[in-house]
Amino acid sequence: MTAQAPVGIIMGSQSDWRTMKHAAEVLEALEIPFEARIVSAHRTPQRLVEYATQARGRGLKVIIAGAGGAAHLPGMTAAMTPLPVFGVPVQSKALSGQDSLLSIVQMPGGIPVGTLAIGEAGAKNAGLLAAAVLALSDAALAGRLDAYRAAQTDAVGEEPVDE
Ligand code: RP5
Repeated sequence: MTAQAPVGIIMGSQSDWRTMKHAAEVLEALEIPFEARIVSAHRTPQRLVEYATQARGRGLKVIIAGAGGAAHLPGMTAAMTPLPVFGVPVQSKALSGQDSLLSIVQMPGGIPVGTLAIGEAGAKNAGLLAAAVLALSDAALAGRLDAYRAAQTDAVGEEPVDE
């Protein structure tokens, strides 16, 4: 039997994957196993209930949830699991993701969702936050995360160049 991946990436639609794959790419770069699933709060509510209520028992440690528009997925997930949930507002067509952002960030006190920026940057940072959580109890991962950040620092030139 293969070990349960510690990170679950869930998203409301196939159309969210082009955004959420940026979280997956970070996890891959840091050698963190993950699973990715389409779980819609609106279209597959029963799948959401099963995923969220079973997450901790299956061995997941962190959930990254991305959704757009009336983005209930991260909040509903957080309501049904004690695991840390990081919400990624997917950029919507109608309101450029401001609807997604406000839907995710404005959780009432008591059920937190760690909300990231709209779109690709948010997905990438959700991956990095998940890594930071896991690194608290994984020294090897902490070293890889340090190296990732050092490489990012080294890549910044001192003077601008014409592109
Ligand atoms: C949300 O509606 C999804 O998270 C997605 O961002 C948005 C649009 O979904 P599709 O109509 O592309 O399936 O539930």
